[in-house]
Amino acid sequence: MSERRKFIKQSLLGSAFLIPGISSASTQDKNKTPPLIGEMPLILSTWNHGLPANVAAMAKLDTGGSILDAVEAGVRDTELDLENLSVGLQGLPDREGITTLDASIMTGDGNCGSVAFVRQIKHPISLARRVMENTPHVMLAGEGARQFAIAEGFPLEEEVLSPKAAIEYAKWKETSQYKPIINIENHDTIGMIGIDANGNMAGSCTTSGLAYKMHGRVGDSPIIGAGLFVDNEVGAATATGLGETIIKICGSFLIVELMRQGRTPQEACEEAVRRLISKNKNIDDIQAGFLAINKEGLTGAFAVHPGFNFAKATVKENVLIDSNSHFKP
Ligand code: SD4
Repeated sequence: MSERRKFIKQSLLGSAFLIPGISSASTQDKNKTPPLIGEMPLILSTWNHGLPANVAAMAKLDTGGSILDAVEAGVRDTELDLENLSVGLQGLPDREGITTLDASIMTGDGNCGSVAFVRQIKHPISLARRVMENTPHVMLAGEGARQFAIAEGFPLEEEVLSPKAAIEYAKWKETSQYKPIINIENHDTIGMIGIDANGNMAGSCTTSGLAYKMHGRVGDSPIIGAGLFVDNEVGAATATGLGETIIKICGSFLIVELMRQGRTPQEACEEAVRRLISKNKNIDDIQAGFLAINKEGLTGAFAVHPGFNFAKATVKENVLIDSNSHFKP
């Protein structure tokens, strides 16, 4: 196996997530060739904060929620994480000092909703779900998204930077010359994809986007097909990293379509990274990573550079895994 797995013991996991009727690997006949099928339900999400987000998602499934409820609940956890400077209202602001958020949500039957460039909303992922469920549209942006949030009863949060974000923004202003930065460290979006025990899939993606971006900039996360794509017939994919490069190759849609043509999730993620690299002369400052699940519950992950990790949860465990990367040191 090319993946280096770090086992993280999660006290909330284990018996709490054992769902009656789902057999565990240990009960399988060890003499038989294991079928080419992963364990389900299964949740994958980007970066370290994927671990607690997966716990929230699995808890939702465990209490009878749908896979859509699970991927919403999972990333809502990250949207409140004060340590995370790339998701939620505590995220780093744009170059004007204003935090603007992007989010999308999608189900395996092709339903989807998203919000972009939205301000003062604590849970943009839930607003994206309302766009999907309560409007005839897929995407609302900016002031229109905020007005829709008010109409739906979402409270507007005070527009102040978190103490951490305020310090970072002040430091950036000293040397930035007001230039948005492109930097491989500038990430931490959460993308989450999941499949339930019946093979239904859903995904979610939420971010404050690139730090110190131009005011009005929207990344890949709310763009269906770029930051997220889900199709029950094939699989699901999500992305993190420099959104402009992900949008240009329709990254998540590309991965799902490659799986439709027969690639494994791993092969599809690797091909998407290859495609992205082929479109960029210099990848030194570009990080992008992809996650994928197919309908058999097999998974894939790949990134441009080392350092991209993700969390994988089943009813038995929740583990942090370092993805492989194109970069060969
Ligand atoms: C964006 N893809 O707005 C997002 C940033 C990101 O982890 O992934 N950060 O471009």
